[in-house]
Amino acid sequence: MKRIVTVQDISCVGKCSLTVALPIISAMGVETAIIPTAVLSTHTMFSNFTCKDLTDEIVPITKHWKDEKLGFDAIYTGYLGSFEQIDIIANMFDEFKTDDNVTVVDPVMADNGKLYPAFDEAFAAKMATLCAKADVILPNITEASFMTGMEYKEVYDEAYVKEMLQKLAGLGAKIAVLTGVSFEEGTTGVMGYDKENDEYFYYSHKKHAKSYHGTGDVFASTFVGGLMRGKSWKDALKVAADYTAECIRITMEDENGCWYGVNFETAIPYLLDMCK
Ligand code: PXL
Repeated sequence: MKRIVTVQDISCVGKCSLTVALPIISAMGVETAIIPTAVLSTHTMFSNFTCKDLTDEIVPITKHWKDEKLGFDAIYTGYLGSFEQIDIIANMFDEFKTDDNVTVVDPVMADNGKLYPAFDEAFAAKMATLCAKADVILPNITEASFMTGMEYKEVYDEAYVKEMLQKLAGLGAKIAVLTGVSFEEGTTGVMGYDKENDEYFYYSHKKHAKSYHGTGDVFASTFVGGLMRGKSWKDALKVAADYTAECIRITMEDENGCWYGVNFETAIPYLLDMCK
């Protein structure tokens, strides 16, 4: 069985970060080790959330793993809370990277043209240094605009997206993927760029009328699970995009659905069907 480690916060209520990565990647048949970077009562879209930083735990945890000779087939990072955490994770990449494993960075920090409440532009520049060390990066267009210095646009053409992907790959990653890329009304998708083969890949599907928190984490987790199931990066993107869209569809249909996240649990059988 493949084993990955994912590094992100625990939002105790919120259907994001570790509370989606752990169940989704596990359901895909992949052992999922975790490093919780902080414990929050909820994600930061709620008001008055509590937060306990766990930065001090990270180095002792990884040191113990080194002593135990534990390794990982993938290292996947999501929401990180501070400059110090980014430095520590960059060192972790150096220690645990091998020729056979993959590092995936989802630089969670912004959406819809704006940084999340906890972050500023200096943090985005710091996150770009972690993206530089990763094999695969999965920003949305807002996050990419903060990391590349390109203007954020809501309406754009293929040339804009390709330039952004080139700039992202220029940071250092082998494969850069932009999420939430839409060239026509009613559809949305992902575009990836493989630097080594100078190859682009676009996959789109129906755009649902609503958007929900945590769907970026659902997408990134499924992508990592797909890679671990032996899918190519392109097929892993397709599965991740389709599952995320299905989660949104099911949540929209649920009249008791919550505002803060998607019903990813109900759609797990659909995900596993795609992994057969
Ligand atoms: O879904 C991304 C995410 C993860 N973790 C925390 C968040 C958010 C988005 O707002 O607040 C704590």
